[in-house]
Amino acid sequence: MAIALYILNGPNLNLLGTREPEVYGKATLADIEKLCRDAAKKHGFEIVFRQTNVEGELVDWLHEARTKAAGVVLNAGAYTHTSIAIHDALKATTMPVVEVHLSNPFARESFRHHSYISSVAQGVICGFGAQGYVFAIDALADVLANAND
Ligand code: CA2
Repeated sequence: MAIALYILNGPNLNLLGTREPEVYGKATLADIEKLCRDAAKKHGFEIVFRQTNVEGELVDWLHEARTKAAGVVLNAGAYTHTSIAIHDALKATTMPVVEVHLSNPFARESFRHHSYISSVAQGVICGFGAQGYVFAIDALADVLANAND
């Protein structure tokens, strides 16, 4: 069975491509899913790609990922800046997690400068638009390939 990566997306990311292209780019979430599927295929990974507007659902999916995923790419949207529940769920995982943002939150409003995820993620990729998801998958491939070094 192929190794699975979970690619989880939080609130409002279902609206990508409809508004604020100057901030988030023109790609829709379906475009990003396609990019991720192509990137994962190159590494021989399967992906589970999901989006929700519900905080608890992200928590449930992170619990599920503990036994089903080798790694996680997480764009928690605005929950990044508010969710202790997601922080705690990530703390209970052992697989590598890459936090991704389309925009660069540090170049935006100060309320976006703090992340509850960064301290419990392996790394963070932000500011590269949809391509950031591809970088995150490449990074997970590298981390997983070198896991036993
Ligand atoms: O840059 C990112 O990926 C964010 O995670 C996106 C979140 C934002 O709250 C974070 O600070 C940074 C917001 C996603 C909202 O997406 C929309 C897309 C189109 C139209 C409206 C919202």
